[in-house]
Amino acid sequence: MQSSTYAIALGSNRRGRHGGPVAEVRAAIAALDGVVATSPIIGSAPLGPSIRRFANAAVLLESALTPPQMLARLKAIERSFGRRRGARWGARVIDLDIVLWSGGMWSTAGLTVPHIAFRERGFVLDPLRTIAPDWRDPVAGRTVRQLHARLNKPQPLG
Ligand code: PH2
Ligand code: MG
Ligand code: MG
Repeated sequence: MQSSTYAIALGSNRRGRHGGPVAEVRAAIAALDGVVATSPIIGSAPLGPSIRRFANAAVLLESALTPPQMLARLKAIERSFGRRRGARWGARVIDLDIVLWSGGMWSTAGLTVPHIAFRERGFVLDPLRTIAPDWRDPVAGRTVRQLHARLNKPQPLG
């Protein structure tokens, strides 16, 4: 496949062999091939049942992999970092999610791109906005900058 760009979200809220969550996110960025932009690593309050705070970041990758191939690669890195299959949204050493792909939309069993929930997640949009503010979500038709602004302002109901 022709080279395409991926926006990948990274998250950790558990120590691993590299150290604490920030070290795990750094190590995961280093493990990824084709990184062309890296956001700052931010701290974020856990969304969901986990108690520990997260370190989150986003990167842009240039890659010739298809989305399913990219997903397999991300899962292999997660496994190599010691991530175990466990309770949904449990504490994790590293989580690597495909958020956006320059090819647009992809939907097969087990993989939906854009990521179904990224528009509502500050811990994804905050870092992503620093590296890809003008990337337009092909589903909502809004840029990352616009999605971020919407998330951070009260929505009128009527
Ligand atoms: N990831 C989750 C669930 N909750 N909360 C924060 N702050 N950061 C995350 O990366 C995160 C989360 C599931 O992937
Ligand atoms: Mg996730
Ligand atoms: Mg994930």
